[in-house]
Amino acid sequence: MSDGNPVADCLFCRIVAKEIPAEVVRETDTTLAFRDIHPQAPTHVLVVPKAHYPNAAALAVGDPVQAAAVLAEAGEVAAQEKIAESGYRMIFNTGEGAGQTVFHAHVHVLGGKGSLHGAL
Ligand code: DGP
Repeated sequence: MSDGNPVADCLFCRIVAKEIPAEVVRETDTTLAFRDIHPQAPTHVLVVPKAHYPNAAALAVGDPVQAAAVLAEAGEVAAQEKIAESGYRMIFNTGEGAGQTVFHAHVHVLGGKGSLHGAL
């Protein structure tokens, strides 16, 4: 069971701690938003809770207030990046089988030309 405490070998905990650089686009007391290193769309930003939970569902159970803050920040990122009006996608890969590679909760915020009509 996760308790939100930082995990030493977690990549996103290290980005949150500013031990590893990232292109930060927004920051609040409880969340950090930064550009994905391998963008899959013209705008591709990750929003993470500062607390460590392995995935979005675990975050919602362990800290529902922070889960809501992540969603609200995704909306703020979309507005700031000017993709809110054209529409954007929020994606939470959950589990290795779904392509999750970093086991610290994060939402992908994807938008811009050609990015809105994926398989789902
Ligand atoms: P996921 O596959 O849902 O676990 O997404 C993890 C994302 O993290 C993936 O799209 C690539 C991104 N990523 C991996 N390493 C780094 C990094 O060091 N910096 C940044 N900014 N993004 C990273």
